[in-house]
Amino acid sequence: NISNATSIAFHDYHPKPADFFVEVIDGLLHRPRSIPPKFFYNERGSQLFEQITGLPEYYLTRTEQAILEKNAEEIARIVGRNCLLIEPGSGNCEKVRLLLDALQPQTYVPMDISRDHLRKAAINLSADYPWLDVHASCIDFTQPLDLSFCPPDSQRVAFFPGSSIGNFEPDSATRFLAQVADVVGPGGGMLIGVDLKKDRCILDAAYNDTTGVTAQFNLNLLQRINSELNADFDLNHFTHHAFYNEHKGRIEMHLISQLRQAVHIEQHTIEFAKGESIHTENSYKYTIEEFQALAIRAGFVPVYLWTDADALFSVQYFEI
Ligand code: AVI
Repeated sequence: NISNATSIAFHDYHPKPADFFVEVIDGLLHRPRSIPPKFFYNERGSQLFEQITGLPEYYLTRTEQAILEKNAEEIARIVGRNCLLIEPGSGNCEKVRLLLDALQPQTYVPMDISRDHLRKAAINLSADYPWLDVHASCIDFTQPLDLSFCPPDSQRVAFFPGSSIGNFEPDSATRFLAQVADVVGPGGGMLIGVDLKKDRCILDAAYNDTTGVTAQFNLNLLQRINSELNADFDLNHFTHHAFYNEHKGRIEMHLISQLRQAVHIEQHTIEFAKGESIHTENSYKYTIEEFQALAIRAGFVPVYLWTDADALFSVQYFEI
């Protein structure tokens, strides 16, 4: 499992895969109906998300990238060099590249539940940064993490970019950050990308792109249920609906049944009324103060933050 001259350490904690069938049936039988957004990311879904990140309306990815690029040196000064950098849900390990030259971490621990992607991404990264000690960990972040393979005395810093924290409900976001706090420990830090509250027109447009990629991304959930769970959703009879819920401070994504219809999934029949929704995602937006308050509840202290000139997005640094 080591390619070319590149070697990484690979730690497999054997995370238990989610039960797609059980979670989908559970979500569809409860009112309001819902499907957890983690199921967006099969192969097709990940490709569509990749396309979303390049859309003109979807400012999040490029704005965060610009913030990291522009401020890498200052981030490194404030975070400190030679740390042990941990990235939960590291995916393709692309974003961390923007920081590595400036930050010069001693060790990088990408963590993901998707074993093969993690291995490939870690090997590719290691080929480009041969000086970096890479310890890929296949783990569900809620499992206890044993970092005994790492130098014990280095400062631990978690990197959680992309405003993925926005897809957690605020209470679970707090619980998740408390776990991060536990992993990095006293003296540890967290560098996190957080999308900010702004004019609702900008938010609505980011989740309703004119080319319909976000609609395809949303509808791909039904396609995935059809092919993996032997269901008969008619994709022409559901439409993508996304809007900013000002009261809750979140973008909501739904799939709306265009007519009264019955859908079959294995032995289950689900009856949809015309106009009935399946709630597929929330993407919470925070003011800087709101997010700091959330992180404080999780045990962190705000240290520094960076935004773009239009205050669309923030990269925030906290310590314990
Ligand atoms: C991954 N996550 C931060 C994206 C978001 O903006 O909430 C997922 C997404 N949903 C629709 N477009 C992008």
